[in-house]
Amino acid sequence: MKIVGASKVFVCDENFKILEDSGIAIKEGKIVAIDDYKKLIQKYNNATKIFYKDCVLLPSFVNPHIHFEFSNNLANFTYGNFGNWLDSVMQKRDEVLNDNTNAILQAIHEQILSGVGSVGAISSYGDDMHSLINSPLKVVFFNEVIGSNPSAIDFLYSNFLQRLKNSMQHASINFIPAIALHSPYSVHFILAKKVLSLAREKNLLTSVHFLESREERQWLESSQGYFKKFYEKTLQVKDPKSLYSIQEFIELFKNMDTLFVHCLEANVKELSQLMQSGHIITCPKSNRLLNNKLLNLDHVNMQKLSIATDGKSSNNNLNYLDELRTMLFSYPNKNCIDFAKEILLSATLYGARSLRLSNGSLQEGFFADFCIFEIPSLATSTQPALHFLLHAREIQALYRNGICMLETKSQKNSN
Ligand code: MCF
Ligand code: FE
Repeated sequence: MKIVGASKVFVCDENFKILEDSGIAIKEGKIVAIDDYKKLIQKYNNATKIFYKDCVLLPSFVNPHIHFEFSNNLANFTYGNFGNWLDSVMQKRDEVLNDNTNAILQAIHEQILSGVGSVGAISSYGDDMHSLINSPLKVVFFNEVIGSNPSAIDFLYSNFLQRLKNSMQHASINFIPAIALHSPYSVHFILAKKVLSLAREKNLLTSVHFLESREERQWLESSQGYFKKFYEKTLQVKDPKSLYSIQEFIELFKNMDTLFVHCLEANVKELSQLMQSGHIITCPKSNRLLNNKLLNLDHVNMQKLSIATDGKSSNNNLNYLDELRTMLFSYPNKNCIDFAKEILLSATLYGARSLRLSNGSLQEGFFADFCIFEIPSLATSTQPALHFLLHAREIQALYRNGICMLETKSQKNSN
C-alpha cells in the first residue's frame, strides 16, 4: 500500500472536484481510496507515504493523437495550406523519417515533462514501437494503414498485419495495440473494409483522420480540386474519383469505437454521427498551421472531445500544456474560468474514455496514473483550474500504475 498526497488534488471527475491537503491510497497499481491525507495515513498506517507540499496532484494527461515517427521535422514541411503541406510531406518525408530514434526519445521526454502519461501513438512504420514500450508512457499503439492503389492492397495489408502482429506480441496493460486508417483520401475501400473487419473481430480501437481540410471535403463531395491534381500528378492515376462519399465513409465505422481526428469541415449532422460512433479529437495548433482554422465547438459535446498535439509534422513542439493553452486562448466566446475546467477534463477524463483507458480521473478502481506539478501560488487561488493552466510548466513527478516513473526534483517532504 502506498499513499501519495499533495496540497491540492484535482480529482478530474465530471464536477471538477478539488480537494485540499488530500491524497490517494494505492494498491496493486490502482486507486483504493481518495481522501484527506491525514485520514488516509491514519487508516492505512503501514503504508509508505509521500506528501508533495505546494503542489498539485492530478491525473496524467491523455494525448490521444501523436505521430512520434515524424519528430525530426522542424522546418521541412510547409504550413499555411493543406495541399502545400501534403506536397511537402511527399517530397521530404524520407529525410524527416531518416535516423529518427533520438528525436522519438526526445519527443517522449517532452510529452512526459508536460504531464502526459498516456498517448494514442499513430505508428506508420513501427519505428517508434520499442522506444514507446520502454518508456514511462501508457500507450495505445495505432498501427496505421495507408494506400489507395488497388494493385498494392495485398502488399500493404500484409505489411500492416505484420506490424499489428509484432505489436500484439508486446501487448500489456501499458501497451495496447490498435488500428489507424489514415484517411478517406488515402485508403482504398477494399483495404479499409479488410482492416475494419479485423478491428471488429478483435475489438480493437480505431482512429482516422477525417474532414481535416476543405480540399478533403471537396474531393469527397465532387472528386474535384487539390486531390484530383494530387491523384493525377503525384500518384499518376487517370481520371481519378473519390472512393467514398462522406456518408459512405461514416457508415464504415458504425457500431465501432473510433477516434475521429480533426473534423474541421464536418457539418452539424456529421458531427453528431461521429460523436455517436466514437470521439472527436482536436489538434488546435496543427489545425491552425495546416488549415488556418479551429474546430467550431458550438455543436460539439465537450464530453466527446479530446485534445491532442498531432506530431511535429504539424506542430512547433510536443508540449501538451502549450496545446491546452492554445485551446484556452483560441475561443474568446467561451468563459475562460469554465472553459479551463472543460479543457482539463478533456485532457484527462474524456481523453481516457476516448482511448478506453481506465485512468484520467482519481477514482476508486482506476489506475493510479497521475502527475505532480509544483505551483505554490495556487494555494491562494480562487480560480485553480484557470491558474493551473496558465502557470503549470513542468512535472515534478509522474506515476504510472502507482509507481514513480520520473522525478525531476528530489522530494524532501516524505512522511
Ligand atoms: O495529422 C496530420 C495531418 N493529417 C494527416 N496526416 C498526418 C499528420 N501528421 C502526420 N501525418 C502522417 C500520416 O500518418 O503523414 C503521413 C501519414 O503516414 C503521410 S500523409 C499522405
Ligand atoms: Fe495526425
